[in-house]
Amino acid sequence: MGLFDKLVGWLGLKKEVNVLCLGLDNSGKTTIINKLKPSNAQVQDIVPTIGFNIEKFKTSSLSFTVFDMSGQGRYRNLWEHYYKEGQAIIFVIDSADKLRMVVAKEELDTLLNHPDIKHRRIPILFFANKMDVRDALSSVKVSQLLCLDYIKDKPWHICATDALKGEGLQEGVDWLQDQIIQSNQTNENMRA
Ligand code: G3D
Repeated sequence: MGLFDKLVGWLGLKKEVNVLCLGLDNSGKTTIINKLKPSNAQVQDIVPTIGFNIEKFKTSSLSFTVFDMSGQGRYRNLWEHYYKEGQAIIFVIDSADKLRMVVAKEELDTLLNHPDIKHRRIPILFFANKMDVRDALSSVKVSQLLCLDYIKDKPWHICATDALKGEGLQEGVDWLQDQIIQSNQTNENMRA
């Protein structure tokens, strides 16, 4: 049973929630998503283009779009197309890859400044992954290097994770769940 099964069951979501799972290649997105995948998930669409891979799968009410943001700037306009429909973001960082922390920060900054993201209160869950690796940076250090404290207009949260063992994922999912519920309630109140 995937960690998100609870979310689907509990919310009884009327509308589909689109979760974008982003990060550099090798950060652990696929491993994490495989742990989160609801058991009835259907892989809807895998497009293995040279240099660009996007995976999209969905259940009755949750849809995940997963892609690498690294080394493929020329495909940027393809993946940016998905920003508009994203209602929550999971951003995965390899805490042991100190050399590419600066690249991860650049990609995060570009994401935060994108017109389809910039002015929206979209929740962002950061997974500081591979915490089991010796010399991996702590989530506090990752947070500092990515300057997360500067994000003032969006709810965000960071968790240290070991995706291989599944450690830390539940805490993040619980937080994201609360955020999605809150934003659904706000939207319903605005419509009422
Ligand atoms: P990606 O989808 O972001 O490209 P993957 O990343 O999920 O394919 O993971 C890349 C590699 O990192 C994989 O190893 C995977 O097993 C490993 N990995 C993912 N999460 C963790 C973690 O928390 N700790 C450790 N130690 N390794 C992790 P391989 O060897 O298959 O390339």
